[in-house]
Formats: sequence, C-alpha cells, structure tokens
Amino acid sequence: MATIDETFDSNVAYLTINNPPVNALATAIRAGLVAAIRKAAENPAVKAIVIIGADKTFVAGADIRELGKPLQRPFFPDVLAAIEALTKPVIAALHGNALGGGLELALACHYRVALASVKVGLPEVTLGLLPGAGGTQRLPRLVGPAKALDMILSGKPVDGRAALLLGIVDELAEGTTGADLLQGAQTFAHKMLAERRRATLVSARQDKVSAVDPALFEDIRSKNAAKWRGQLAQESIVACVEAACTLPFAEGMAFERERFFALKDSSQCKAMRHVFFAEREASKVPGLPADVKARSVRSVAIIGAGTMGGGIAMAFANAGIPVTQIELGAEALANGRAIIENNYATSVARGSMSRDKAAKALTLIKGGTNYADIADCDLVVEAVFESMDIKKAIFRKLDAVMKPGAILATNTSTLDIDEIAAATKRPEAVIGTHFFSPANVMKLQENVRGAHSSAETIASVMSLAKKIGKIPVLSGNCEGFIGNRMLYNYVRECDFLLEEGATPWQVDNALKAFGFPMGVYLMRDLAGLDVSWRVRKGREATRDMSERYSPIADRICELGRFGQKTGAGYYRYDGRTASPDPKIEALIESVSRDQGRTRKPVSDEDIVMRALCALVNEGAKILEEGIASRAGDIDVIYVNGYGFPRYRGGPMFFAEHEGLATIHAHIQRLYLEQGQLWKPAPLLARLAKSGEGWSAGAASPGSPGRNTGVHQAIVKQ
Ligand code: 3H9
Repeated sequence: MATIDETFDSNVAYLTINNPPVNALATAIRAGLVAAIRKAAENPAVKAIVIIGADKTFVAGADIRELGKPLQRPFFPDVLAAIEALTKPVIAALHGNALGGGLELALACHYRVALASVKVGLPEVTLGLLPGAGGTQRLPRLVGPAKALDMILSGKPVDGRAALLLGIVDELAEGTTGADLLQGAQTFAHKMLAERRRATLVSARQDKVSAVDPALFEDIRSKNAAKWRGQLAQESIVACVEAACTLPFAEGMAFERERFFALKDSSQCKAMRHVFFAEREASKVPGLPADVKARSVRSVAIIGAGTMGGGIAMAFANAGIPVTQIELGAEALANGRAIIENNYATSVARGSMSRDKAAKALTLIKGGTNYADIADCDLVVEAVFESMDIKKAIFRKLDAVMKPGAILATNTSTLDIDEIAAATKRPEAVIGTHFFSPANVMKLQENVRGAHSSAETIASVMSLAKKIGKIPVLSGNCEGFIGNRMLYNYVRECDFLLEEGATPWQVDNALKAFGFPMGVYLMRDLAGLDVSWRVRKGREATRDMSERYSPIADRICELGRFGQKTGAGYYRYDGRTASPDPKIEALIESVSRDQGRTRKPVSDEDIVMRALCALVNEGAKILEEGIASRAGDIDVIYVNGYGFPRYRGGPMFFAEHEGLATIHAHIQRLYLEQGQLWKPAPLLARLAKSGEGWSAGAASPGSPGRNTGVHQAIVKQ
C-alpha cells in the first residue's frame, strides 16, 4: 500500500513516504503528500515539517510504470510548488536514494538533511528523459549550470559528502541508520525554529544562474555532438539548463514541462523504460522452485590469468571477494598480475577508482600454480583458451580437488556446457558464466545452464552476479548461447553485403548511424581476426558446403592482417586511427568476381535492416526454443554486451516497435532472394499473422534443464 504516514512530535510533523520497495512517487503518494501538507499547514501546533522515506530509502523518483500512461493529477510540479510555497519550514531528510523526482522533491523543500551514505542524483537521462519537475531549473540555481549539466547529463548520483560540498544538502546527520537520520532531522528542525531562520527558496535564487556565459552551452553541445547523435534527451537537457539561466523561474518550468512531455512520449523513452524493467526481470528465473537458496560465495578461484581471467578476477575483487588465480607457471601468473596492476593504475589515473579501493582490491587477488590451493573455494571460474579438450581436462582436475558443494563454472562463450559437465561426477554443480571483455567493466553476465545444473547452482550464480554489480541473464545451452549465436548471423549477413556491393566502412558507418558505438569491422579489427580464423579452420572439415560462405575474412587473414594489433585488417591503422584501405576494397571486389556476382550499390537502410533482421530472426528461434525465457532477456544481452543502442531497446523491442508483420515481410523477401539461411523463424511467422507480440510466443517456463533438452535437439541436427 502506498501511503503517507503522519506523526507529530513537539511542534514538528513527520510525513513518511511509504511505497516499497523504493518509495516511488506514484499518484497515490503525490495525492497523499498534498493532503498531508495541507493538514500540517492548517494545524497551528505544527511549526515545521519533515519529509522522510520509510525503511532504508528516501525516494527513487517518479513511478516509472506510470510514465507509460497519461499522467494523473495531482501533477508533480504542482505538488512541489505547494510545498515550496508553505510558510512553515519543510525539511527533506534523505537516506538511501534521492533520485530523479526524489531529488526534485527535496529541492522544493526549504532545507535538506542527509546521511553521508545517501545517493542523490537526476538519472532521468538513462530513461531517455529529463527531470520534469523542476530538476533542470532548481539544481542549476543551487550548484551552477556547469555542475548541474554534469549531473543531469551523466545521470550519475553523488554521495552525501559531495552533496554537502556542492550545497545540495545543508547538513549531514551523524550515523548510518534511518533512526539516526530522523534524529538528525529533528535536531535540525528545532534549531531552525529556535533561530527563526527563513530559508531562501531555491527557485528564488539567482546568483548562480545570472550572467552565465552562453559559450558554456555551445561548448557542451559541440563537444558531445558525435556522442549524442541520434538521441533526444541530451539536447533538451542542455536547452532546459540554458533556460534556467535566461528565463524567469516560472517560464523555465513551463519550458522544462514542454520538453519533458515530448521526451516522455518518444519511442526512445519507451525503449529505455523497456530495458530498465527487462534488466530487472532478467535476474528472475522462471521455473526455479521458490524455496531454492543461493549459496553464499566467500572465495573464488579463477583458472587462467589471461585477459578474461584477469578481468573476472578484478570483477570479484572490486566487490570485496578474495580471488586466487591459477596458472600453469610462474611467468604466466606474473604477466597476468602485471596486466591487472596496470589496469588498476589506469583506473586510478582516470579517476574512475580511488587509490585506496584499487589497493584493497589488489590485495584480494592472489596467484598460484597448484590446484590444491583452491580446494576450499566456494566457486571456481575456468577462463582458459576455447578448447574443449583443455576445458575437459581442467574440469576433471577440479572435480578431483574442489570441496563438495563448490560451484564449477566455465567462461566459455560457445562450447557445450553439458559436454564439459560430463567430465565431472557432479554435473549438477557445473554451469556457464560467460563474462564480456573487459570483464571488470562490462555489466553483462550471460549464465548458461546445462541439462544437469541444479536449481541451487543456477540461483547461486544469478545472485552472485548481482552482488558483483553485473546484470545476469540466464541462457539455455546451445552453440554460442544467446548472444554469440545471434551475432554469428549478424556478422554473416554483413559479410554477404560486402560481396554484394558494400564496403566495410559503409557497413560500419550505417551501423554507427543506427546507434552502435562501433561497426562490425572496426570491432573485429579491434578484437583481432586470428582467433576466429583459427576456429573457422578447425570447423572447415564439418562445414555444410551447400551453405553460402564468405571467404573475405579468411582472405584478409591470409595476408597476415589480423586487425589493429598488426596495423592492418579490414582497415589500415596509424596507431589506433583506422582508415579505409583500397587494397581491401580490391580484395572484396575480387571475391565478388570469383563468385560471379555483379556488385550493386547497397543503401545504408538496407544494410541496417538486413543486419537487424538477421538478429531478430535468430532471436525468434532462440525464444521459441526456450534458450531465452523472454524477449526482454535477449534485449538485455544485446544492450549490455553487444553495444545495441539502449535508446532503441534491443533487437526484439526494435522488431516489435517496427511491427512484427513488417519485419516478417522483410525476412520473407530476403528468403526468396537469398535462400534457406533466411527461412523465417516459425514463431515470427506465427506472431506476424496473429498480430501478437513476443510475450505471446515465449516457450512456457519449465524446470531447469528444459533449455538443454532443446539444445540436444539442435546439436543433433
Ligand atoms: C522521474 O523521476 C521523472 C521526474 O523527473 C519527473 C516526473 C514528472 N519506479 O533496481 P532495483 C523497482 S523518472 C517504479 O532492483 P536496487 C524496480 O523495477 C525516475 N519502480 O533495486 C524493482 O522492481 P522489482 C528517475 C521502480 O536496490 C524494484 O523497484 N529515477 C523504480 O538495485 C527494486 O529496484 C530513476 O531512474 C521507479 N522509479 O536499486 C531511478 N525504481 O522488484 C530508478 C525502482 O519488481 N531506480 N523500481 O523487479 C534505480 O535506479 C534503482 O532501482 C535504485 C535501487 C538505485 C533506486
């Protein structure tokens, strides 16, 4: 129940916002606030008002679910105007999160008292929005337009101490609990009353927003033009903060309101709200018994101190979990350690991590060469070279030494979890934990359940991923799992487009214009072309020769061009700067000639649609097979692991937004033109006909192991 709980104690009314879990400002809360404020205003015994959040937090903002519908009265800016207009002092007491509308509410109060641990910020930009209840008008008046822009454009919160220094809060309360905060707010309220102090309303302050050099806004616009291309919220945020510096408060509010509504109703905001909820839903596994408990993981071992092993070790150490890395010899360990040290030094130099935190994390990472040293660890993650034989040998050893109850995880990005698990006598403890590079930075963790992974093992890795700040998604077991299986199709079609008339730079630019941070070919050059070449050579004997295959990547590797690290790949490089290479254009043209193809101009729209339809068609198969539980899981993987623009919501959201019938018609056309590889996924065909969305087509939730059953059928094909 969303309520405002009202209590009264020696001249002060306490209004407690109670709407678990995050005290979002739903309609009932806004209405409750208006009523409670009116009552307190009319009660002569009340001399001051404290607004506080129930339980562990103030307010995480507007109720995001309500943003998808027409907004209901009382409108939020009106509620805030009523609070600001009160003649009795109103004190916001902040703990936990004071985000978005939560901070806007606090800024409309006359004073702010906070715990040092509070997080205050305006993260609306992460939802494709701007603060729509005065945040763009009040915050610049408190902290100046430059800092306000920094906070609103990044969406990043600051803690209580930083907020105090910035002038966002007036005083920090001693202690760490909600009770401490209440005590602090009470003391503050009595001090205000005793001193008969009158606060200056934030909306009335002009010192920080008058005579601001307009160059500030032009600078920000021009510096970020490339980064913001295609996105709507950022430019509107700059315009609103500029309005705070040029217009009277009331006019600035009206300007903000107009821009807020334009964004709220945009497809970008809808896409980002979809991703927000999909990210939270992804960690909930359908079909897991309700009473299953995640095991507590207090120590982790990593097999392999290469790039992935090192990144994974850092991810655990950053969350305070001790890690032991195992390598074959002292030299490999020392090399791995040096890379980790260097990575931490870079983070400290960039200011993204404090020196203390980096030093502490480093002390948590140890190395060794003896498996016996890790026998007592709660979890071991194997992160070695992608070779089934090597992985099986490692899992045999792990099975022999690890204590009963330990979780045995593999970081494989493609290999069969069941085959790896079969090398042990405890397949129920084996699971995939697919991290993305750099593993200490990338948020996605694609966990892969095998046929025998126990519910406890699954629950444990899903919960642990959240503890270390990752976004976990559970995949079934098939080649490439969700992410790489789809990527394979996407890359394949881009290669075919090269043969048909496009160039790598045209493909890359078209995908970048769609919103990917990097096109396919720059990405492949950066990752290195040699590894996948080796994989392709390994599969050559079993490849289906009747299927279309592009030899372009192989031909480039045959020239010793392995990407950026060799100074040449699809592009040629001057340091890290890539430029188109006529030699590659000639090579592609010769491949087209060899195949007897007449090259034709390909439009950027065709490139994007073909690449995206390749993702969607495979995504639909993955959904129907139950490899993914929900379309949203696929979107979460693509947004957080593959650079799919968040403001487009992920490939499955994109398809639904375009209309599944439209996407199906496009794929059907490609099927007629290109053949079997484009056979429309049966689920897509069905939904296109019925007019339903993806939610009508996901495989019904089953018990753990359901997906692997599907996988076995795939492997046999
Ligand atoms: C806004 O304020 C607009 C205004 O400027 C203008 C208005 C006119 N609404 O993340 P968690 C749910 S826009 C509804 O797992 P954590 C969430 O879905 C808003 N629901 O916890 C989840 O539900 P479930 C600006 C919300 O501890 C549960 O709460 N504010 C909201 O890891 C727990 O969430 C933001 O963008 C919400 N506002 O992190 C802040 N927030 O249990 C958005 C959360 O069913 N929120 N839920 O899966 C966050 O960043 C994080 O949730 C927070 C807690 C840091 C608060």
